[in-house]
Amino acid sequence: VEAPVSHPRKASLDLRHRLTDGLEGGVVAPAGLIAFGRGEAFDYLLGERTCFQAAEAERAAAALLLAAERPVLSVNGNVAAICPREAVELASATGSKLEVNLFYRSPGREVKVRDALLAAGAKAVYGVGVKGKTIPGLESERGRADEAILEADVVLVMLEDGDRTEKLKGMGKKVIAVDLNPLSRTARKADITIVDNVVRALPNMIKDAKELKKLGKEKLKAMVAAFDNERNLREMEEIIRSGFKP
Ligand code: PTJ
Repeated sequence: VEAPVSHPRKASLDLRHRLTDGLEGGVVAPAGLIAFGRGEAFDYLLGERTCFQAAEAERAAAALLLAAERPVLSVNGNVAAICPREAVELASATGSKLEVNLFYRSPGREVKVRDALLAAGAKAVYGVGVKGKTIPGLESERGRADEAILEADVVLVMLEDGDRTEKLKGMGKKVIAVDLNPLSRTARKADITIVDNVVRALPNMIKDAKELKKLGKEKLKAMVAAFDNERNLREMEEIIRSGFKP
């Protein structure tokens, strides 16, 4: 489905249609539409733009992925439907693996999400058909993990709330979250929280990673150490609470 070019909300409608097409194709879970709608509300309050603070978090996150030894991007149905190419490109720009991780997991959906990533150019995708390997203490289907996430030192999680971030951190990993809700449990627990729409965050991070690639690991780590996630989150919350003024 495509909205007419003259529609004032064309970009927003086209994005919604990627979700509904994803639902029809079995990539997106029905609850993924609700999750997306919550994100839209926060994005509206942010003026549907990348704030300075979010751009800072994106740059620090790109630095952390580049400085990591075994970085992984965790992909769910919503991300596979709305920005699969960008997820694949960020993985390649940062040397990260891609792993499917679903809350509403079924063998059919795992394969569909993997195939969306393969169609977007991924060479390898982890997390399909995994048996017996789990994140300790996480009882939901999100707890099922493949070797990419289990062995990772840095994990990027996008568009999810819940207890996985805490458990990943309990395993000694650094977590980067993309979440338009600065109050979510995931946003609060992550090491770097990007309060931005994933469709803007990923392209920004790809650009950042390409620029930062020439820096050595020590400089990248210093950039990460200089980033203050608590302050960043507080400022993002203030921007939302104070109301967007065009
Ligand atoms: O594909 P599955 O089976 O893993 O299912 C995905 C669900 C629906 C379970 C997953 O999206 C989810 O956990 O949803 P939640 O718990 O509602 O959390 C989603 C978070 O992402 C909310 O805080 C939203 O505000 C935020 N969000 C939604 N859309 C976007 C977003 N953040 C950034 N960009 C968006 N486009």
